[in-house]
Amino acid sequence: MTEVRIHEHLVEDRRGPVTWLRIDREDALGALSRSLVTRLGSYFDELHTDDEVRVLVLTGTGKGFIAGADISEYDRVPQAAFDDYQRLSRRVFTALEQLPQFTIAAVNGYALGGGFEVALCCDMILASERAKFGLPEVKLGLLPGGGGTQRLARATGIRFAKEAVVTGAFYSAQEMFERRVVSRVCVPGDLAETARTTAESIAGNAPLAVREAKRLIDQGAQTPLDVGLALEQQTLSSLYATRDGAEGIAAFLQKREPQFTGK
Ligand code: CO8
Repeated sequence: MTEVRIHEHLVEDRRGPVTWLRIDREDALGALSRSLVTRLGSYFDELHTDDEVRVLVLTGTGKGFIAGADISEYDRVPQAAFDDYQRLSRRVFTALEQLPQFTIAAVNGYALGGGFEVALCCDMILASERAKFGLPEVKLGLLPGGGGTQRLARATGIRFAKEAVVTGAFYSAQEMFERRVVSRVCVPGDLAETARTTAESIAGNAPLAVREAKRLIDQGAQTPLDVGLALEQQTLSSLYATRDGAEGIAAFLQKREPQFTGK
């Protein structure tokens, strides 16, 4: 375990092919200052081309995952500065969503506003029983600006998204599980271990196959079925031609563990 502080409020821990990124701002429940969002953006840009990392686990500290934008930075700032923060958040959240690596949000506590939006940009959400999810921006006279109105509606259907956005209510991990936003709910002490075993099992599979599966499913959600099916065929065919495709089949037949190289 080698933790490296890459920002005042961000700690990276590289464990072989799995990288953990922890928001370390317990006193403000992980609130996203402009400086923190900017560093997340440069981090995601660097990670995009890092083939060593196969799975990213994003988590928080204490009772906060991310309690949204840092509200203290937005008291009567000029309109241009406010708009600029929104643009920055949108770009950074989309960069997270578009990472080629598989991403897991291990939600330990409050995931509110921008924090819920960050989780919605991850491929999988695991949650502690203590987690709380919500988009409370209407209580500030605002709206979600990091994709909340769009990604929650796509994840849960428009009726629940409208309810969540117009009430600003907080929802339990169990309710988010029932709405298929959260994949697994854990007792608080088990969250890190569940995230670790999940991440390692994904990282142990053929890297190209995992990447292509993520890309295909994301792309397929935005294309007609026949186009998605054609893409699936093409991608499978090209995976069969890779060294890892041959290795996976050979290892099965020889009753041994495959040695995948990502080629
Ligand atoms: N920004 C800055 N500081 C925060 C935030 C935040 N989002 N959330 C909590 N904190 C701080 C508190 O001010 C407090 O600091 P201090 O100890 O110095 O007073 C500390 O964290 C602990 O918080 P509480 O004492 O409030 O803890 P509680 O357990 O009583 O309550 C809550 C926890 C319910 C999570 C409560 O803190 C809360 O409601 N937080 C705000 C949540 C929220 O509204 N988030 C959405 C923000 S808006 C957004 O994300 C979308 C972007 C919109 C544009 C940007 C403009 C703001």
